[in-house]
Amino acid sequence: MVFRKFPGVSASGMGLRLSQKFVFLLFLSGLVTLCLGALFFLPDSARLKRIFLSKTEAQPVTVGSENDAREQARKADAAAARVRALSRKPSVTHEARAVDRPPQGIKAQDERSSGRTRTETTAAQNDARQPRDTFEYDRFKKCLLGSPLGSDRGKPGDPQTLQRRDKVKEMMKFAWDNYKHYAWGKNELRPLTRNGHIGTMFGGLRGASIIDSLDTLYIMDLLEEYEEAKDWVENNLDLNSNGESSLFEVNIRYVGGLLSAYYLTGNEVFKKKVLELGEKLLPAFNTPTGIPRGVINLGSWSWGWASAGSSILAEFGTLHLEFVHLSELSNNPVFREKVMNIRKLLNKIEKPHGLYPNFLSPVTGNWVQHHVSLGGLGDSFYEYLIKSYLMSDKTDEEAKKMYYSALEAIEANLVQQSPGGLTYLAEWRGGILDHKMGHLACFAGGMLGIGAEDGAPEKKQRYLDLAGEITHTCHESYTRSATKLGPEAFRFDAGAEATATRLSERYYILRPEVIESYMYMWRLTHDPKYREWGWEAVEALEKHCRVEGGYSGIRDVYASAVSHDNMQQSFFLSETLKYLYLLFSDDDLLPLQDWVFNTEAHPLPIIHRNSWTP
Ligand code: DMJ
Repeated sequence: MVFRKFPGVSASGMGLRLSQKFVFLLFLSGLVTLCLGALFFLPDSARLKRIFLSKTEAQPVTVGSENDAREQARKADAAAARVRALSRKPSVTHEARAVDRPPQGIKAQDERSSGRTRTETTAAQNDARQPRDTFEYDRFKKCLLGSPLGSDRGKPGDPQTLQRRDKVKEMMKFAWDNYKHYAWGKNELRPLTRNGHIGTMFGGLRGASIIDSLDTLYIMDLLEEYEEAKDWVENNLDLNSNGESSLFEVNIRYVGGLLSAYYLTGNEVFKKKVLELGEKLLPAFNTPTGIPRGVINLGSWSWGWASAGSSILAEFGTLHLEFVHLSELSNNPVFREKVMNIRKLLNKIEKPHGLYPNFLSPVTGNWVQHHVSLGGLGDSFYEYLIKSYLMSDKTDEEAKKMYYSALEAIEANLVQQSPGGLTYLAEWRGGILDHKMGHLACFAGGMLGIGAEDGAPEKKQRYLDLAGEITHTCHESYTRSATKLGPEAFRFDAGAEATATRLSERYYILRPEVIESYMYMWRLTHDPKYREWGWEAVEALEKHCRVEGGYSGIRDVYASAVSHDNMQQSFFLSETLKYLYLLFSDDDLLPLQDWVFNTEAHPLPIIHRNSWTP
């Protein structure tokens, strides 16, 4: 048709016959399909997206990305991914969480191009029926078995422990003051270049370090700083921001942080904000299976969800605690229904050897590949099973059953002993073991510990012992380095015993998991070694991670002349320092019979059902 527009020139005059035109058109449409298809190979997680976004895309919102540990990890992982792609041998690293992209469903593309989502977004917003404000804060407070802050804010009797706790408080104040000074309102602080970092994980949301710090500041009695944070939430936290954010990260940091702040302080501003945010997350669940997509756009102008792809176990499996509390606070069942639906699907689907693989298609509801790990991609799914049971005041029998059956499968398939006698949790790839453990997997010491008591009678002691053994192994990964900080992943093969064997796995980005396990094990056993190990970590952090402008991760834990990554992660404020502070406090500060910590260490109250509801 186009050719006819040129007077005197016919199609045949251009030298193309009908069959050639057809072939040409076929080629063109194939090319367009290929380009569009490539879009859908983008992973469905903001964590994954970081890896694949080009520098030019990431740069406008990323300050000084060259020194960023995440950026380093991204590069290393991207390179590793290329090598793996060549050797066709899949493997996953942690923070980067998705170098192994599973194949993406074609149906997801159909769904995206069908234009269904805008209607679904509106439907979901309507679904979040107007909250009926029936939650009574005073009544809730009376139902707690103890005061959240204990009799004297958990002040320890013994002078050395008190001194250590004061030191941790000083660290928090130092980290906060520097964030305030150089990066206020941004997501994280870059302590070397002394500026702010926004990143891509939270879309247009800002102030991640502020939200993550609220409860830590409050429990540490840093009340002036807490007030600054609260005022920022009240006046500056904008929830209508455009941009793709990770549902998981927004949930654990923003929803978790705001929920905790509300339950601890009773300030209505946190409740209002968190319910508003919760409603904005609902469109992510509009998939054929109800398994949420990993990425969502909170902006009202745009699609409810963003890219398509597989959903990650540790992402869609780490919503339960927060969503149950959103329903409690709003008296709106929709949040609970969404997470119960995830659970229903997980219960129905067949599990290889009783294990839960890390990738699931939100379109078909099938596993996409058989990689199982208690490190990145899988970790907090297991944590949320036992914590759902505990948070329900031990009434959620289904969560209990799922947790202990998963644990049986983990014991049978993943728990290993090294030649040197260290117990570790290997990763499983379709039946083949990868003898490595990620720093992220070190949370499992604490998880096994808090779950021990409710195990089968003959298993209780075994689980507590296993918790101690895993925590010991993770401590070994620290003591075997020059800095006394642990690497991102450590291995038990080719003669290695709890040490990193790859350059790309030697970094430490201020992660909390090892200290988290010390804290739980201290509470459960009161063995003084856990406080000693925590103190070793404080000394190492002070020596190697503290710089003039805050705290920074390091690139190689085995090098005594450290190289800093220029990033003070928000989880350092919400988790690492909070767990250290709790480790040196009496047990009545946030007592475990009243509180469970979400995976970002934000305390959420146990729902003492008989007394809580009016
Ligand atoms: C935190 O954001 C959370 O603990 C999450 O579950 C995984 N890792 C980081 C800290 O390492």
